[in-house]
Amino acid sequence: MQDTYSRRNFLRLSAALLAGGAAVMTGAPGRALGMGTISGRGEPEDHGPISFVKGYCPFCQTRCTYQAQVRNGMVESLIGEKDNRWTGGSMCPKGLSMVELVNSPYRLTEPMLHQPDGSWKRISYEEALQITATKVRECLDKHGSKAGDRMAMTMPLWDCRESELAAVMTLHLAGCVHTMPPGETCTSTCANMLTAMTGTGNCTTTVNEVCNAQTLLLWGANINDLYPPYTRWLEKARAGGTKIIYIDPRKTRTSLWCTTQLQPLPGTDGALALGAIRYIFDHGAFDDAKARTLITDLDNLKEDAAPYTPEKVQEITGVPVNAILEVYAAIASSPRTILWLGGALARYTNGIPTVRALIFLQALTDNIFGSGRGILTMQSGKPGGEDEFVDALLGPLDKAKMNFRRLRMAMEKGNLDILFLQSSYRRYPDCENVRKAIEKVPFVVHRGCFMTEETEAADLFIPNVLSPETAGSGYGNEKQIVWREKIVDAPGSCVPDWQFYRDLGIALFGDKYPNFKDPADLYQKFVSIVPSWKGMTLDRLRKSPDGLVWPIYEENGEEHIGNVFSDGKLLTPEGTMTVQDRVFGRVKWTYPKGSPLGKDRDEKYPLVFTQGKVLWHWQQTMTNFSKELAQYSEGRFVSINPKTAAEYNLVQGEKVLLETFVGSLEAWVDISPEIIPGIIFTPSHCTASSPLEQNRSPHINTILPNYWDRISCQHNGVGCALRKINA
Ligand SMILES: Nc1nc2c(c(=O)[nH]1)N[C@H]1C(S)=C(S)[C@@H](COP(=O)(O)OP(=O)(O)OC[C@H]3O[C@@H](n4cnc5c(=O)[nH]c(N)nc54)[C@H](O)[C@@H]3O)O[C@H]1N2
Ligand SMILES: Nc1nc2c(c(=O)[nH]1)N[C@H]1C(S)=C(S)[C@@H](COP(=O)(O)OP(=O)(O)OC[C@H]3O[C@@H](n4cnc5c(=O)[nH]c(N)nc54)[C@H](O)[C@@H]3O)O[C@H]1N2
Ligand code: SF4
Ligand SMILES: [Mo]
Repeated sequence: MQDTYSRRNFLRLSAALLAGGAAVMTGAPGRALGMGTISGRGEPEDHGPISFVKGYCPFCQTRCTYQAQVRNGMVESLIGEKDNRWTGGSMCPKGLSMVELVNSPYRLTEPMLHQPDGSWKRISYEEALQITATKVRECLDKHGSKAGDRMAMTMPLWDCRESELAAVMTLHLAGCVHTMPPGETCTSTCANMLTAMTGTGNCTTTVNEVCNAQTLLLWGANINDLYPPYTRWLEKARAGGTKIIYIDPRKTRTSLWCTTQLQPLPGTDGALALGAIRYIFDHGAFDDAKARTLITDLDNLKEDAAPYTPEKVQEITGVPVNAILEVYAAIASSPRTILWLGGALARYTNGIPTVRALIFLQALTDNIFGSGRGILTMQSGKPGGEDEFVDALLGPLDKAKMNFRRLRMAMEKGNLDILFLQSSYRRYPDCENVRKAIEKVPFVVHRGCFMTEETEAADLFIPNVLSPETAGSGYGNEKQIVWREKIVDAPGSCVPDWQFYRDLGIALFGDKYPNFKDPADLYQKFVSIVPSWKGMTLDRLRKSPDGLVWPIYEENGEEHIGNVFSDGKLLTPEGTMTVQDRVFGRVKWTYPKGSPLGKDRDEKYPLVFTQGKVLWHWQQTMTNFSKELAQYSEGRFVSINPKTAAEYNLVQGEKVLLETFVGSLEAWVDISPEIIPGIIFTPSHCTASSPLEQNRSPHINTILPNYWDRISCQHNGVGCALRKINA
């Protein structure tokens, strides 16, 4: 089946979804998008009053807002908020699948306790709460002031910011600061380098500014597939004459929107960026005095870039010199350039020098300050204020936070007693061994929505609500805060995280826990305490179709959009950036660890491994359970160039073993000229626990090594092989 389902046919998806959307919007009753039975709620009646409730999608940070059409207590459809200035009212298939997921027959709706024989015992929410409180209390009694280091939580709590706050407050009172953000497996190398070099870890401008740039550099950022509603910004920018340069070893839908694409070998972007820096120096295409006000040791930058002649860059990246020079000339002559850092850059062990080189390139060419200039990232936008709020209420906790690498070691050594598993563990590379580490933790609580590998790994499962089932605030890539009302009731005993962690906080600490009634109550407390939120009142938020851009210091104050450096100064303590960094040293590019292109080459694994997200999936969990999306899923495929196929004697649609030194899994071959030779691409989604065959495959992190740069740990670039099955 799968070979007829070519990747190139996926444009069908848009047409089919449009058709589906139309059916829903005309008010077709019941499961207009094709689900069979609906668990626990009975069939909706054909007629009944329709109401519309505001909400936002919990998945990616495009953070689309919508009006949910509700009838008889059920969500019938989500209609993108037409006045949303960022999305223009569009949404993508993942977001729309929430209608199906909320009503999914696969949902787990009751707490369950794992029994010694592996079976599950159904228990009540009150019992689940008591069991958790007892375990935390035992840990506190036994370990006193050290107890906080024997507990941890993997985040996020997708449903709303108030859930995250409620949980952080409970942990804080238990003396625990160990929360693992998803960022550690995401784009945090970009966020951290931006913080170190510019003083802000978020995008330094807003997406509308791409229309004011002469050049937009999409550096590994697959906007059209992964932020579909932002396609309109590329379209607008192009119509206004912005040149869009896309850097990706693979052609994607984003390629359709760019003016030029370079397809470098994976993990070689740092060399390409350093080559650009050298070119700018060689051609004097910069303002020396200005550059020196930004970069304290400009001569070090020149020195670090010196080895990267166009010929050297060709040798490393595989891109022909003339194509490289064309892009360098465009960068050198562009008066206004916006750089969009893709997540791929953070997914090689050389992510730090790569991202640093790119930020220095923007600084050298005077593209940090002003309109049409700046740096955008993926999954950014987290506003400040959380620590301020928690510290103000509970007093500061003077403790260093573990990262996941240290947490994994603590679990392996038996030094962790309680894990609140709020995410997938499959998100971490080498996830089989992560699972083994988790097995050593005596008490693991998982809050999820479906029967997944995490549920299986837990001692106690307490079901979560899905986003339409609770009110609360969220944030998006533009640092916009959005508000959702509660749209429908949750089924069974599902409770939102804010409720569970508040109840746990009160059970453990009584009056010490800053009680709140609901997310609106907590939001209002937050706004009244944190100065940068003062103008972001709930009232304003409720009235806005797309939220409010943080920060607003004054009541009724104006939003500031566009470049964040409004007075032309970096937000670092010194107002400058430095090449010779105290922690990261000079900008020294090397091949990523395990890459077959560099010194780690192993003849057994000669191909370069790359992966990425695909349009019809969200991360590890939810969308694996959507039948609507599964129709478009191509399952575990592996894209290769026709030359690679010929070399390994592989044909379209054939099953192969995709192998790294960690392990192997089956995949079907998709031969495509759109990917460069010598590399493979496979979707990062699909998992063993999916009830839908199209999505079922061991998770990709079962075959990826536990390699990290110093900041983020999601893996690309290692050597891999394709082996014929039964050969
Ligand atoms: N459909 C969908 N959309 C999503 C998500 C999702 O799960 N599903 N997740 C959201 C999240 S959490 C994130 S962090 C973002 C991620 O957004 P991106 O960072 O854009 O996503 P990826 O798919 O991880 O990687 C993007 C591209 O990098 C390319 N690539 C691989 N190696 C290299 C390389 O060495 N150099 C360069 N220049 N490019 C390379 C891949 O071919 C891929 O097309 O997407 C968000 N949007
Ligand atoms: N190999 C590989 N690994 C990757 C990636 C990759 O591309 N390749 N991507 C990485 C990236 S960029 C990221 S961001 C991480 C993400 O990885 P995770 O953070 O694990 O993301 P999710 O799969 O969304 O799981 C989050 C949890 O939230 C729960 N949940 C979902 N919706 C709701 C809700 O509305 N309310 C509540 N309360 N809970 C909810 C889900 O059931 C699940 O338990 O994975 C990383 N890992
Ligand atoms: S683009 Fe992102 S926020 Fe918008 S509907 Fe899709 S997943 Fe949700
Ligand atoms: Mo991410």
